[in-house]
Order: sequence, then C-alpha cells, then structure tokens
Amino acid sequence: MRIITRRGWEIAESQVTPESVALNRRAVLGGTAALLAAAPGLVHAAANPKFEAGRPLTDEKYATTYNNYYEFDESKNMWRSAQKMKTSPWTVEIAGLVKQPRKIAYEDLLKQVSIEERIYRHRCVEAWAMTVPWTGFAMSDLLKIAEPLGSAKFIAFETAQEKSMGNLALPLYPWPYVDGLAIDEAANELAFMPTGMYGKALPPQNGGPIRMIAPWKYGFKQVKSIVKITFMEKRPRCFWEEINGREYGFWANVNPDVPHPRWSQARERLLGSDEMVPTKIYNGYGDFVASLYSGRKSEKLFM
Ligand SMILES: Nc1nc2c(c(=O)[nH]1)N[C@H]1C(S)=C(S)[C@@H](COP(=O)(O)O)O[C@H]1N2
Ligand SMILES: [Mo]
Repeated sequence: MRIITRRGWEIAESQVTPESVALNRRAVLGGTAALLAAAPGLVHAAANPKFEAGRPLTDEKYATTYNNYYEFDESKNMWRSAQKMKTSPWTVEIAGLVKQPRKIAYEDLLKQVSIEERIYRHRCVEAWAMTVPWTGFAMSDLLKIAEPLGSAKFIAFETAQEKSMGNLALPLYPWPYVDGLAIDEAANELAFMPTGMYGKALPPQNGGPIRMIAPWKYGFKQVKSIVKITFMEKRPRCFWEEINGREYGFWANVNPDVPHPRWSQARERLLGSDEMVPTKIYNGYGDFVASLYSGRKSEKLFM
C-alpha cells in the first residue's frame, strides 16, 4: 500500500473558502495519520491536501448520521442499529469472468492497492447532497487485481447480508443489494473504492469496511459493505432497477434536466446547512466522464 496524489479535481486555493481549505487539510492529514497507524512501514509518500470539491465539506456528524442503508432500516436515522454490524474479519470475493476467481481477505486487498484521499460530492436521487473526504483506492487498482477476461463488460457489486441487518427479513425487497458499472466506467479515474472517511475507518452506516463510488451517478449506484464483485458479459440485476426500473435505471447519471418521475432534479439540498444549490450534469464531473457515453446515446443515460 502506498499513498499517492491525484490530479484533476484539484482546485486553486483562491477559489475555496479559507474554512473549507482548513477542513480539507485536517481531513487529509488525519487520514494519513490513521493510515500510518494502520500500516506502519507501508506508506511511502504523504497525501496532497488540495482536492476539488467546489463547496465546503459536509460536517462529519451529518454525513455519518443521515444515511440510506435499507438493509438496516428505511429511516435516515439507521446509524445506531448499524453499530452492531461485524465488519472484521471481512472477505471480498472476486467472481465471474476473471483469470482466477477467488476470495481475498480485506487486509490482503489493502496491501495490493494505493491508498489516497479524495473529496467528492455525493448526490442522492432524493435530491440531498453531501461533500465527503474519503480515503480508499482507485477502482482501476481493483481491476488490475481481478484481471478480468476480455469477455467481461460489466461489474456487479454485492452488499453483505449480515445478521444485524433487520430488514433482510422483509421479503418485499430483492436482497442482496446489488448494483454495477460498465467496465469502462469502472476503469475511469474517478471510480473509487472508499475504505475510510474523515480520516477514520469507514463506519458501517456509510458502507464499512469497503464500498464503491462513481460520483457522477446518483447515490443508489454506490454499493455499501461489498462482499462480492462479479465480472459479467451482461448488465447485472440491480436492486433499485428491479424494484422500479422506470424510476431507477442502470446508468443513473446525474442530470438536473431529467426529472425523477415524481420530483425535479434541478436542485439539491446540502446536508447540514440545508442550503439549496443547482445540480450539475454528471454531478459536475462531466469533464472526466462525459466521453464514456458518446457511444451510448441510444441508452437511457440519466435515470
Ligand atoms: N447496500 C446498500 N447500499 C446503498 C444503499 C442501501 O440502501 N443499501 N443506499 C444507497 C443510496 S440511495 C445512497 S444515497 C447512498 C448513501 O450513502 P451514505 O449513507 O454513505 O450517505 O448509499 C447507497 N448504497
Ligand atoms: Mo440515494
């Protein structure tokens, strides 16, 4: 494991408020310290504290106590019940169209990747948003480890089914929670595998010990507490698509001009301040990801 810096979502310091710069620094330094503590001797370089978010970080207390995690509870206040979840030991299974299907212990996975810090905007399809400092590794690192076959065109991520998850007994939901990406989306430099946030280990309510993020897509695509990653030729069966495919499609890229059938997506509410701000296409990450869709114009890309 090593800590590296990334380009692209950096921002000139003059463009952010002094407050958010200070917050960002603290989060990044905290993360580095936590990593050093977790893996002494494995860290070769320090993380760069300058990352683009374009808006202040969400206060940790909101990001970790206002959550969507239906396995536990449909309530945004499910964080308490998630504290009982056992996130160690943890194993991630690599399955399907790969050179060698296998199970990897979480610790062994971490030894094979480069841990870094990224601050991403998160946009839930319900029109709330947050800005979070994550630690984790590029999804492209995962692809290198998995060694998918040429026939693999999609990846499915599957959430654990753990005994502390009270809602698994509700047959009305198509458990397990699965969602996925096309393989070129997964290889995009923005696709990320968080293992921490705010300089600490990823708490269970936010998808600890490991989740995935494609920040240009609505939040329901960001699968939590991953136990299985399957490479496949066809699109995976996705949890929300199965519940209501008209409202929650496979691509689900953020777009303010494509309303949800029941509400507008033009604006979003920032957790904490409750300020309403305009939503941007691809959640503001279009420069990095729009080209992924140039050959997919006939698809329903935005819902
Ligand atoms: N397993 C699982 N993953 C999930 C969900 C869920 O209910 N179960 N909710 C999704 C939705 S709708 C959102 S907005 C984000 C919320 O992430 P957060 O709680 O860390 O803010 O998680 C996504 N991942
Ligand atoms: Mo969401």
